Amino acid sequence: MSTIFALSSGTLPSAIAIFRVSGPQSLPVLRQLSRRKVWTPKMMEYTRLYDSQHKIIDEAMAVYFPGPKTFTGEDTAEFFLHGSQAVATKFATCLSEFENVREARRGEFTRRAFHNGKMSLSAVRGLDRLIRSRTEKERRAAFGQMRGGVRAIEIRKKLKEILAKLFVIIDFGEHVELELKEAQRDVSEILHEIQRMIRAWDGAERAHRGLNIVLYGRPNSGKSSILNQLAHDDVAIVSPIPGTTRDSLVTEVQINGVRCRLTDTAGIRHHSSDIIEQEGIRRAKARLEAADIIVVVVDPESENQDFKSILSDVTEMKNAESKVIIVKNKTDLGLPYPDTPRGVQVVSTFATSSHGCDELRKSLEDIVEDLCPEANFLLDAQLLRRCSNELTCSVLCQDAAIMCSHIETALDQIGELTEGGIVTENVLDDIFSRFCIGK
Ligand SMILES: Nc1nc2c(ncn2[C@@H]2O[C@H](COP(=O)(O)OP(=O)(O)OP(=O)(O)O)[C@@H](O)[C@H]2O)c(=O)[nH]1
Ligand SMILES: [Mg+2]
Repeated sequence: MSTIFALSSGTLPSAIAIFRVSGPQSLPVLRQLSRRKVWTPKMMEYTRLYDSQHKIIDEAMAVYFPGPKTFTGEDTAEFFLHGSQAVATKFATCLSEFENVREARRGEFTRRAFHNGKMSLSAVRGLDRLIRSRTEKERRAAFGQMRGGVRAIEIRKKLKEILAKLFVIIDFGEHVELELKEAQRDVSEILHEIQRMIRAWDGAERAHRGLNIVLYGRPNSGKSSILNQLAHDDVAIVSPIPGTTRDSLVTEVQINGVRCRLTDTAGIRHHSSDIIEQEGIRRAKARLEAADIIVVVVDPESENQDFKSILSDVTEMKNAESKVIIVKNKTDLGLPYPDTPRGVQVVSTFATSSHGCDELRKSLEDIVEDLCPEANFLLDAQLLRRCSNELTCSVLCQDAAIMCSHIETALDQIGELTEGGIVTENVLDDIFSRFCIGK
């Protein structure tokens, strides 16, 4: 097994450059570079580091961690050097000169941790998420995923207990019907939890990719004014001339710690002869397909018929899970609005004065929370879905033996979540290729 090394700290120059070394050569490398035999495990010490010509490389702090109680499960050494490019390059060259020591590939430290049973696949994925997290929500979701494995172990334990009870029912059951019902109730409880986890996973995926919020409505209704209010910036041109916004315009805002791409679109007019405007309208409609939240802006000057046709665009183009909110803008005019459909959330605004915009922001926050719920435990949804299908079948069946077989299959799925199951090298390559070098 080769020993690997990498610069594990960030871009240089920096205050400190941290090199991590992992593998059987870690201690010999440390001894050789420091010209010192004795290193107390886990004790950070000052040392000078020398190259093979006995010339000093740098003054540094270094520490040695014997395996297996390390991140990778192997012997590990860490070096804290001055964070200059020249020092780091020189040090990396010296490390490469050792036999069986080479630079680590992307995510190779974590890959070794996984292979040495230090981390479950779920935890690895969580770690990947954590490193790439940019918002508070993403950070929390990443921790949820790292903890997910623990929850899976608990679920597994509960299912095993139910299974054991069922075996007793099969062999010695007296009030079979009653006992079967009890087991079904216990499974249902677990099933609900798993379904909550699936929703949480979907939500975390959405939070991770960010949400699309699209403003849609007739020209002059106030879409750009609302976008500027939500972005707290003069991002879009606002004017009394209908058709001011001709192309879609995207700006990013954070709502409840989720990155949201807020898109202003060209005003929808159904009988336009201007080809640029027609293209703008086509693009606006296309934006509806990928929208997670559609904000339909309506003003009192809208004709009933036009508003209906805008709403039917939305119904036609939106995907099943996206949410719609209607904003009645220009409330200051004190005029009546076209009829709004029942069951759709409505907020009133006076966008040129920011009146009602806080309420709109609050409504968006609620929708974002609904789409990306907070998750303490995240687990791979695909496996959870399979597990949920099996448990659903088990709850529905009236035969204890068949129920057992469904629970056993569900347990196999959970096993994959807790122990990583059979994971192909290709899957691992894909996961670890996203990691940075040094992780
Ligand atoms: N009285 C009043 N005027 C508003 C309000 N919101 C926007 N306006 C005005 O309405 C006009 C159109 O506003 P925009 O935000 O450009 O409307 P839009 O929907 O983006 O229009 P297009 O880009 O043409 O599709 C501007 O003159 C705004 O100042 C409001 O709440 N009350
Ligand atoms: Mg506009």
